[in-house]
Amino acid sequence: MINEKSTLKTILYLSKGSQLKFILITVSIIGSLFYYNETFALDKIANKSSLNNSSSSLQIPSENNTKTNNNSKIVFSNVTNITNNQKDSVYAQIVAKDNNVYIVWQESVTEKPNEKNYDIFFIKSEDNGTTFSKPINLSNNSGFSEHPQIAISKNGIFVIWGDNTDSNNTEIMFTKSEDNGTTFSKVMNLSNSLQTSNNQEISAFDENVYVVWQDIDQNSNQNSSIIFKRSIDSGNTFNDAIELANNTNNAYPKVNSYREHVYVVWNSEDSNSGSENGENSGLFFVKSSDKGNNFENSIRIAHYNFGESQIAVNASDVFVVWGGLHAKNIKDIYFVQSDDNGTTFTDPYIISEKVTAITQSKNNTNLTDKIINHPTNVEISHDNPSYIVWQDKVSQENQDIFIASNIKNDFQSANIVNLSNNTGISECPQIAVSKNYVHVIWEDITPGNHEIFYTRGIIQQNN
Ligand SMILES: [Ca+2]
Ligand SMILES: [Ca+2]
Ligand SMILES: [Ca+2]
Repeated sequence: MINEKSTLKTILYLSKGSQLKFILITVSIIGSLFYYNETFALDKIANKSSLNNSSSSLQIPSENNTKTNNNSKIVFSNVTNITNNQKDSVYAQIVAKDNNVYIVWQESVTEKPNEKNYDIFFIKSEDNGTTFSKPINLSNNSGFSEHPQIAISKNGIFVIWGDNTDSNNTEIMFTKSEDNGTTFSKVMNLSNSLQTSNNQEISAFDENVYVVWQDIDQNSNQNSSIIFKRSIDSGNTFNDAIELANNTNNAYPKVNSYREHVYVVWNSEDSNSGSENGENSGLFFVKSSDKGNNFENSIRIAHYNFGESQIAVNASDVFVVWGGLHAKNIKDIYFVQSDDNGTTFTDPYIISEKVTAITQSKNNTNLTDKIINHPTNVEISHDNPSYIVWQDKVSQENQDIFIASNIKNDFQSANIVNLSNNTGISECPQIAVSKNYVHVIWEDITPGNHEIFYTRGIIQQNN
């Protein structure tokens, strides 16, 4: 999730703005009627929009017999258009806890193309994604509010985003809710620096909230630092910033946490060596075992074929997965795993080869072609089994959203399901799991403007 892509997308959108203006005005009336419904039922919208009539299912591998056991599967609902408006609705994020599902995204709020005002919107479901509340505008300001991130713990809901409203460079803004998303606190500027701050990520465990981002010095050849800030009082106050790394480019830092452990992972391209495999290149990882007060020395967990990563934590297990970047193609999805709180990691595994091999042996003609070719925006859920979602090219004009699951580091019995399966670019998937529900959202241009699409999988036991 990056600014360049966001800017390009905005420019593309704005260039179409004059043509869309008439449509925007007329449809905004309909859109506003829709917005002020208290809740909406997903099935009704799915039927009305007729986005995808065929539900799909994903077999879940079993820990005991991963090759033949089909004891459970996930059956996915029809795809639902969550935003369903004529505005540019992009970069959604989702989290789930108990019966609650929370979604944030970024959306254009102006009808004048040159104003470039986007705001951050929040909706919640209290019935496992069956119905959602009306959206709350969390930023509600005049500047470009972008790339929201959301984390939850038993102490609250925590949201950050990038914003240039009160600064001539982008800052990281923070707000929280302690009443299950009914109201949010006064917005706080976390970065407050002279650099452009972006690529923010957030994690929360109990009263501890951890935020990472990149500070980019525009006067120093795009040199960027990875900045970490923490709160140990549920986001009421934050400690001073810690610089975890410098001289990184395209770093896309990620953070996750469990009890007293905090984990950060990022990319580093060695721009000095002129080679992506230079001495300072790789996928780097650093951990703290005291809630982010001190960090150990960083370790390199991949030297080659690295890209934008995600990190998942399940007790002492730490799982890092990555695909490519928009500007850097990687043909496979890679992952490493630690079972000792990030002290040691396995060598990188490649997912696609195993999946391809097993599907060929089953003579499944639908899956014998290599599905994973240009994986980007790879995301992972926090459970065992783990679920991985990503976007991949199905043609020059079309990308779709795919999901696979595994047990530990064994993807041999995993299959891959195409969740979007439509004609337009489907991108930036996100996944959250709670109880027997697997919630997946992404951004989709198929309806003619960017919308946030949602599908819910229900884990079912077979006999
Ligand atoms: Ca839209
Ligand atoms: Ca705004
Ligand atoms: Ca598509």
